[in-house]
Amino acid sequence: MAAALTTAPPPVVGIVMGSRSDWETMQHASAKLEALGVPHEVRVVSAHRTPDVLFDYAATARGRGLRVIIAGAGGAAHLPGMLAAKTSVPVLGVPVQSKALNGLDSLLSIVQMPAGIPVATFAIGQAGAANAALFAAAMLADTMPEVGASLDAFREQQTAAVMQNDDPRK
Ligand code: RP5
Repeated sequence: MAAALTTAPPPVVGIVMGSRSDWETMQHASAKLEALGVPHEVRVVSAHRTPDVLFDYAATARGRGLRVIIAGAGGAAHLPGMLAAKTSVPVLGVPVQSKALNGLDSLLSIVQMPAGIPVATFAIGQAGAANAALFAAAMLADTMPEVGASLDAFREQQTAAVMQNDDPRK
């Protein structure tokens, strides 16, 4: 019997970051999506060093099937805002904790968008990356019920883990 050919489902979430150095933070978004069974891709796309790649990524995002973009950047963090300016695919911005200003620069760069071009902005660092992934999963749950079920299961496990260890002295 011939082995069945399996092809990976096309990504519905794009995780992009301004530099490879952002992966330490953004891997937490990828890990959460992986755990929830959300097909996603991961790319380095820099607003400053590869602006043409950014424009192309944004221009092709919806046509390639992406329904959410999670964009992480640090410092003068223009990546999420510029992507949002060039595509109507919802952009979730993750401020990466910068060395110089601890990520406050990243946060303000991402959150202070002018009216008309929204970026949903998350917490600085690992928590923001993880929550952006959970938020993306919630956005997808209406049309991807298996993702909604995974999200429900994750929350139940999280609640149970807290309740089973509710004495901090132990
Ligand atoms: C930003 O500059 C990146 O998002 C990164 O957080 C920061 C520093 O980049 P590297 O100098 O580490 O490549 O564009």
